[in-house]
Amino acid sequence: MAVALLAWAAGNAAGASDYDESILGDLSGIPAAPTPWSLEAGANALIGSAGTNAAAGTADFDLVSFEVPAGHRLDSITLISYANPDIFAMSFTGLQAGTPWLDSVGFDIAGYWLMGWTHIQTPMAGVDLLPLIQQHANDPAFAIPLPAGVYTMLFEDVDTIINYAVRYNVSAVPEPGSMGLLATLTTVVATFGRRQRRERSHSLLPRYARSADPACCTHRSIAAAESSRNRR
Ligand SMILES: [Ca+2]
Repeated sequence: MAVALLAWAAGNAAGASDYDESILGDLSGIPAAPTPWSLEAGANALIGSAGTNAAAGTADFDLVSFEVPAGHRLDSITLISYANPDIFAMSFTGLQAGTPWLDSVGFDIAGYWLMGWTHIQTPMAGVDLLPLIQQHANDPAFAIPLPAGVYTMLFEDVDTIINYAVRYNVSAVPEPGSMGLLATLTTVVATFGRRQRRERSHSLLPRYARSADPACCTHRSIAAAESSRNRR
């Protein structure tokens, strides 16, 4: 846990929506009742410990049902840190739509209800887990970002105790109206820019090349017109 906390503190300030097991309590390990967690716009950190203590004969499965609020989307799930006594070992995490957790835990996971899954291991700090979970998706594969809604995630290790910290990155979905306004503004700016460039280019041409009057298309006629204007 100390490694995870240090890594998290080094790169980020704690947010109101963060879930830290050392502060808020151990996540549920009961499939029928995962721990609910409401995400907010921005970075939401989940800091926990899970796994198996063979000597004590205990196992800690972490099941969290997180909600992406309406009008928002989940852009990524970044692994901040992962600590395993065996640096070559890896742990399992699975993602499911909705709650409760419909699958089992431990060695009994069937996988039919999963959106997808991935392993996590020590060298993966900083990696976005969503595309990796998508690589092991059940059909039809889900799209990234994930839309608003409730999802449940399981973190487990069947060999040892692990510490992990994950960041859920949430952003507001642009309003269709604002998208249309942005497109209109972009078109207006582009049109104005083209007109300005055309006029600037036009002003650099010789006067006789700019005139539509045939009488004005020789040096002599220009000189005559300027001479007449000077006399006035
Ligand atoms: Ca736990």
